Amino acid sequence: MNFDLTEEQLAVQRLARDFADREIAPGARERDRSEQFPWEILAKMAPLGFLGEPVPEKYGGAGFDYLTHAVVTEEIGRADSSVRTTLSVQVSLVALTILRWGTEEQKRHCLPLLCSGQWLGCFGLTEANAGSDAANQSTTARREGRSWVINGSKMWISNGSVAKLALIIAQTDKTKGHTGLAAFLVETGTPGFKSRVMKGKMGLRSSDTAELILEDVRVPAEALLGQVGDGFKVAMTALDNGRYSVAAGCVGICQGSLDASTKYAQERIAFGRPIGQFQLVQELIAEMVVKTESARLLTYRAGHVKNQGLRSTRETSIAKYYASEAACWCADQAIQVHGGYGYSDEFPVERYYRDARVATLYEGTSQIQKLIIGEFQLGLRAFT
Ligand code: COS
Repeated sequence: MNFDLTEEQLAVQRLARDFADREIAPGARERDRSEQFPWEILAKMAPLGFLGEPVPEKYGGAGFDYLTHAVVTEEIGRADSSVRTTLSVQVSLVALTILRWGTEEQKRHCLPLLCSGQWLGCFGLTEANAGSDAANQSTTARREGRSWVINGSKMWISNGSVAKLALIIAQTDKTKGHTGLAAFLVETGTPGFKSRVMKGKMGLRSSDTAELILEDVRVPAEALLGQVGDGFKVAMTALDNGRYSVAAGCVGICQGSLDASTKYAQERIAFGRPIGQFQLVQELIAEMVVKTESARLLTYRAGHVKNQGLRSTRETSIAKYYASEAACWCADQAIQVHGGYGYSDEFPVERYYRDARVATLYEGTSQIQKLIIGEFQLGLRAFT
């Protein structure tokens, strides 16, 4: 593996960094306070190709490789994890899943709309009783002639109330377990499709989170993504990409925490000298450096595997587990470096702390990542 970014990757990194500093970071506190969805930012990101980074150009994407995808996602995540979450769902859970599983017609129809930002997408897997146990779907899909009729509800769906397209996982035959699941591309304007915004989140306050309710939602046979029975694998391959994007966003939180802490420790005077001179503060900064760089390297390694077109479940779970835990740690200790000021939104670190916390939960908890890693290592399954 080559650790150097190419000239092209560096140019995209500069573009993303500049965009994040100029267009995203300045309004992040206010959007967080007012829980305002970042529509204007998304509109500006689309022409830069950020809404379709690794999607091939023939489908309206930017045609970036996976390392470039991580580099961009890190910069967005450093500025505002709410924007990054919206982006991760759009690109990694929805667009890349259609790219992997869609028919040529589905790709030609959906991908340009998603990459241009005309459509936002959401990913409907999680239910009230199907979180870690993702195969345990209560949402059903029943075949009626040339149509499918979908009934059920989904919880904690990012982009759920703003999406025009929902990728819905549903059970077609309860006796078959995960082999009865199927995935559907459902336009959210379809009669019977409703969403309800979920409020009161600890973080990611300017991202959209909703409950989806599907009551006799009738979609044509062409809405099926993959074959009947592929639904679980569709979801798992989506998560292999989604978790990668979360990992990259968490590297951004680590870097943001480190940048803010470095500046503060150089400027804040206590006992007549900058607090960065104190060894206990240096220890915190040094730990942040090590965790940030380790998280980045693990993420790049997963990207390297993806660039070769190989299954990256193991490497992605390692990166997502490590980077999300590192982001929580770095944001927490960044508050410590800032002292009382870190507890106020005058500085970004308290937002980093609240936003980082969900990353060890969504797209598979840290415990699920460890069980995936453990199974690869031991050849023994923790699940029946
Ligand atoms: N890519 C491709 N195929 C995959 C896969 C992946 N990443 N993971 C599993 N599969 C396949 C398996 O190969 C197996 O295929 P066969 O039926 O052909 O043998 C099938 O899917 C079932 O896999 P497995 O038996 O391992 O599934 P489990 O029910 O044991 O579930 C866990 C495994 C728990 C790891 C999975 O349910 C999971 O990731 N849960 C967390 C879900 C989650 O992240 N939820 C949050 C969503 S927020 S959007």
